[in-house]
Amino acid sequence: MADEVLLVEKKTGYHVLTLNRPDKLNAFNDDLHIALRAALNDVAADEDCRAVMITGAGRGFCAGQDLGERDFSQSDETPDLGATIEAYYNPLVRQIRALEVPVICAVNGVAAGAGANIALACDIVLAAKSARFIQAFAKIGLVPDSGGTWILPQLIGQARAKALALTATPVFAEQAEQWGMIWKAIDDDQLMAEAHKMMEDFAIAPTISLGLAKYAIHAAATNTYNEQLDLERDLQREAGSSSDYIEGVTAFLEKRKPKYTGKKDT
Ligand code: T3D
Repeated sequence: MADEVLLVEKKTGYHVLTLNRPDKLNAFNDDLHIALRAALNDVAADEDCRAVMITGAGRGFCAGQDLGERDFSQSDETPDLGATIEAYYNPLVRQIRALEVPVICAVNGVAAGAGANIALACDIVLAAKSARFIQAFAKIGLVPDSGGTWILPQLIGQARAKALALTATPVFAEQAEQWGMIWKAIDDDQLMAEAHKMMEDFAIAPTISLGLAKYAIHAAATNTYNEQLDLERDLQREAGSSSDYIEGVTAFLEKRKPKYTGKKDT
């Protein structure tokens, strides 16, 4: 287990994916990219998986690209970073956003470079109070990637996004919460318990409607108001024809807890 770059735990109704290169603050090398892609594909294919948590082993969440793999003392060649973005980082954040189940990021420690923006690509970000988010790119002559230049201004506005991108100032979890960059800052010793509680709730939720809600919120970034209203109508039609909706209303009227299947009706 110790030498696996990604730990995968399959719980009842959800998967937990732990980035596991703690000596490097879980920085990404090719092996970690490949393992995470496969694990997320597995989440999408597993009918019984109704949410996924991404977290990190050790004291960091993720320090972005493993800079040891960009060691210029070992090579005269300038790497084509566009190629690694195309091959790995862009597919990863696209894959996270496209998943039809909630993706929860439990940021257990520092999230830097692509590590910060991968966290922000997740649907709900919980962070330990000691965790910090750093757009570290400016410190090494790079540009924020993994969707950072898109998601940051959406979440915290251009003024803050530009200052973070241009100065690489660390943002601690409580500040990130106050700015609306993340959902919640949590005492360090409570982070994982609270994250698992959230996962257990998602494991018995009306999963299809959550996926549709997520899709609608993403679509709002490019839709007009009228287009969005039309989309909501169509998605509500779809949600309203599900057995989970019937169960939700029936349980409410019968004053009992609903039992959702979270499955598409056949
Ligand atoms: O290249 C491409 O394909 C393009 C894509 C780029 C995407 C990117 O993510 S670019 C940005 C890359 N990341 C960074 O620039 C962050 C580099 N790391 C840091 O600035 C700091 O480590 C942190 C601010 C994240 C944490 O600082 P601190 O003081 O808490 O920890 P530390 O002592 O710096 O790091 C602990 C160990 O992790 C250390 O190893 P050692 O000395 O104990 O053997 C350090 O070298 C290692 N480490 C941290 N970040 C990386 C790393 N090793 C390789 N790559 C890293 N990114």
